[in-house]
Amino acid sequence: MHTIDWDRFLLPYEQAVEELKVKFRSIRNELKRKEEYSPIEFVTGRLKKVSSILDKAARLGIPLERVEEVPDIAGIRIMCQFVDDIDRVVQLIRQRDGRDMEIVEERDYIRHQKDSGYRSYHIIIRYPIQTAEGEKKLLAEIQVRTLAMNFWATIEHSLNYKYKGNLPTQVRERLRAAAEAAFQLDREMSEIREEIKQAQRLFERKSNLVSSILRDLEQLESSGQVEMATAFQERLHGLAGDFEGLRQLAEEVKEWLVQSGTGITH
Ligand code: 0O2
Ligand code: 0O2
Repeated sequence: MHTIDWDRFLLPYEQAVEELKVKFRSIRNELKRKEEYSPIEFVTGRLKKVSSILDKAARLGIPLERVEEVPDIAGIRIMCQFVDDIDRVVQLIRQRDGRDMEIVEERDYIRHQKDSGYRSYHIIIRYPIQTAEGEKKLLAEIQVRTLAMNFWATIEHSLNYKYKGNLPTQVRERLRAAAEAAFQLDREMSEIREEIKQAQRLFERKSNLVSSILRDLEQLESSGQVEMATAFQERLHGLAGDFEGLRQLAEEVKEWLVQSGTGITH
């Protein structure tokens, strides 16, 4: 009988999940810092449970000696706000094909929704991991979906788990209706997308301005100009998110820093 030391077997997969989470979260953080819209809302990752790996291997007809052929032992999920963002994320992943990952397969369950009502874009990748024993290439699955698709899939998954895959007809029908509602929600949201994006950009710009002012005030304070820093701080509190006021204050603080020769500005 083929036995597997699962802790040891899963170690590089755990590393793959951690690395991929960092990589996709960094894309989001970089775009946010540049005040650009990010098609990635948030990223989660998980290692498949051993019992689920065994079930899936049996379902796919994969013998235990080749259990590494199960494609989603390492799984990453990328959530997007809008359906259009999914294509942008898929493009981002394709740009990395042949660089830090190889695309093995793509499955478009958005244009080809499953009978259950499930929608998501799946990409199976082969991902190299550097281990103490050298490089290992592992399969990992990336699922890209909107928040509405994720909400539906999460509920459906837990109901399926509860009913062990045998959903009563009535529940199944209701889930199909809920999938249709999620689809309509995505459509509605896409229509007001431009408005939402503008509001979010303004919020990012405001929060970057406030951070920059606070950094400059810290510099003022540490150079001994406590009174001036306090006066600016009071003005900042009075502004309550007024964008023009914040912009002006940021300029004045910078000018003061330069004129008083208080060193580096940002
Ligand atoms: P933030 O800024 O707190 O949102 P880790 O690797 O430890 O950071 P872990 O333990 O792997 O994260 O957890 P998981 O479940 O993979 O991912 C958690 C991340 O997803 C957290 O973000 C959550 O905030 C975010 N998340 C989960 N559900 C939702 C949701 O419904 N909406 C939003 N917007 N975010 C969600 P971070 O990275 O900790 O950052
Ligand atoms: P878990 O617990 O998420 O890891 P096939 O047999 O060809 O139809 P296969 O090989 O399972 O499908 O691959 P597919 O269809 O690309 O699905 C892989 C994963 O997508 C699943 O993993 C689920 O995470 C998700 N998924 C697919 N269909 C559905 C669905 O109808 N509902 C929900 N909620 N999720 C779905 P696992 O191994 O099933 O489960």
